[in-house]
Amino acid sequence: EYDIVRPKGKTVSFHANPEMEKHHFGQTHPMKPWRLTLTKSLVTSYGMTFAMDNYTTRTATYEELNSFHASDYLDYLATAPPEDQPRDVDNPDKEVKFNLGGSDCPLFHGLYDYCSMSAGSSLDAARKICNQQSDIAIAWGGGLHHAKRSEASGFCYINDIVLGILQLLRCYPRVLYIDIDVHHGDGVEEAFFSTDRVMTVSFHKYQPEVFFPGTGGLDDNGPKSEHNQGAHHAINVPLNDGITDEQYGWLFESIIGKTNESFRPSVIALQCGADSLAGDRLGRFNLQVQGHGACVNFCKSLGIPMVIFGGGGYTPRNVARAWAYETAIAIGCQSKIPEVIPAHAPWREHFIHDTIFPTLEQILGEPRANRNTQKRLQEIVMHVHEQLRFVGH
Ligand code: ZLV
Ligand code: CA
Ligand code: ZN
Repeated sequence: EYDIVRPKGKTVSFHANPEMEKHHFGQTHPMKPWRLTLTKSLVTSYGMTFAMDNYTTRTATYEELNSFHASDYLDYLATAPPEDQPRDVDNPDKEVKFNLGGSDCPLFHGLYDYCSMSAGSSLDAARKICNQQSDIAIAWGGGLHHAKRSEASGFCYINDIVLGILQLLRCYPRVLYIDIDVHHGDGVEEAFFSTDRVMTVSFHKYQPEVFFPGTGGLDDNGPKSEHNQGAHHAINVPLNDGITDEQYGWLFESIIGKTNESFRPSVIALQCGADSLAGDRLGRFNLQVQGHGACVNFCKSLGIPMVIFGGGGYTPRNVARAWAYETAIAIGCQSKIPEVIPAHAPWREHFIHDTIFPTLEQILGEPRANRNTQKRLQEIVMHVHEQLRFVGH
């Protein structure tokens, strides 16, 4: 009814598992899997499902998870009993294994299934790109960029992005990983630290000791030894509170445009963490849905196959707005999306003022003081451009 049609010659696929959304990290935990339900509901209400291939994803197998994660970690993840209380409140002395069971990464009921579903959707998306059945494959349930080989970290247990990129590397020579979550994409950077086949670029709030995870400084560009193939293949864009759409868009296009020219990726893996939006419960930036989406649009304009992952995002109505808008960008129907939330949309009451994309007068969140000077942003771009002189394919 909104006249949304399949894009000519381009196939977009949407990979989700509604079972994933039923899991809970605990009442006070900021990660709310039901934000995926809210996203799917908006996407469906706007009629976008008709313009995509929709897949209910399977759970990833143990062997698939094992292609990155250690067996002893996976075994513990699969068998550790769920805890009803956050450990550091009631039970401060109990041993924490693999960083599981703390308050960031609680052991909740159905955890292993939740992780396998997230990984399954990202793997399915990567496979659709590999066998060229999709040009853009979307997995909003993935994007859990902090998980390490043998350790949970920052609400992430299984690094579905690393699994997805490993799959892409079977079919494509070079993968460009881009991360617009407000946090540093440390787990993905670390996993591909020593290879020149994956270039990682993370934009994030950087304030060591204060803001999680504290890594990702401007000078952290991969191994320091020139003999290591991974040298120069990590780019970090450390930012301060309050960055705006205009500044972020300029940075993103300068950095990703130049990276694309030097590295010449065969495929893009884009993590779209929505905690970089204004008004996010954990975030610090002033990005609007339009500015966040402009990054997706710029990547799409490069004309390279792309896997899009979710990630952080702790104000569910804004996460759903951004990811529905970005689904529209992938399809190419963003101009046909009316601002008003469809009357028949379930969950409509979650969206204040009934509009999906707040206009200039009506923006997401209280604006924060912008602590990013133009001079500093120019220095960052200069540093990255110099870095890229060492990268060529
Ligand atoms: O969005 O946490 O700061 C991808 C992602 O990038 C910390 N964690 C750790 C390090 C020591 N701490 C404190 C432990 C806090 C435990 C509970 C919260 C509970 C309520 C509200 C906020 C938090 C919280 N935790 C805020 N920031 C943290 C970070 C982890 C951030 C992960 C971001 C994940 C999905
Ligand atoms: Ca990031
Ligand atoms: Zn985040």
